[in-house]
Amino acid sequence: MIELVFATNNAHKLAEVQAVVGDTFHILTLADVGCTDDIPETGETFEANASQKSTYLHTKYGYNCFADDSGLEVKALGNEPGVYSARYSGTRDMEQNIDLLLQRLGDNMNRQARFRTVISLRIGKEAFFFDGMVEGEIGFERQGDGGFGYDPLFTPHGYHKTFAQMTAAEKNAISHRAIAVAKLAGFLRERFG
Ligand code: ITT
Repeated sequence: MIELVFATNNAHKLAEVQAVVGDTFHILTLADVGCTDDIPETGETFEANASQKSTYLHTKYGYNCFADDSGLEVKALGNEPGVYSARYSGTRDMEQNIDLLLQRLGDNMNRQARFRTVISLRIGKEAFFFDGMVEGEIGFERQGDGGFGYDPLFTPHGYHKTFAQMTAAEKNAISHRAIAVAKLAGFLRERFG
């Protein structure tokens, strides 16, 4: 079975991806390969950041690997926080990031938003991208305590609960990350299966 290192320090992402890939490939973590580097992430698009993370790991250590860059785009905020989702308030504190988002949206009735993920895969000399998106609405307050990040604010279209009120399996059936990972897994099955 093909082994790939997932270039992330986010344990929630790792758990979500592990749940979706099944036995298509074996995921090694940064801890498994002894990488404790603070991998740079300075791009202005999800593609650029995902590529920067996977290229860093591939160039420095030679691993076949993939990285996910993801975030929330809120229409009324000109698609903020986007690539700044993890540090919107200037810190990684999600309570502060969520407070800032709610404050900036105020009582704006346009609550349209979407989560996006771009995965960058590096195998040998080749590079590939896979993306996923889910559309929904931002609530006026937090609801639920599952998931991570902005999940307590985000209700996907067609549902009456936030990602944070869903089970992991429910979120994984429809999330931006699950969509991108399913494309990655399909590609790997075709190529190496
Ligand atoms: P790595 O770079 O180490 O993978 P990170 O948390 O810094 O981990 P990103 O740079 O991709 O990841 O930032 C994405 C942020 O967007 C993340 O920290 C969350 O705040 C938010 N986000 C991404 N996917 C999400 C999801 O499924 N649910 C809720 N929030 C999410």
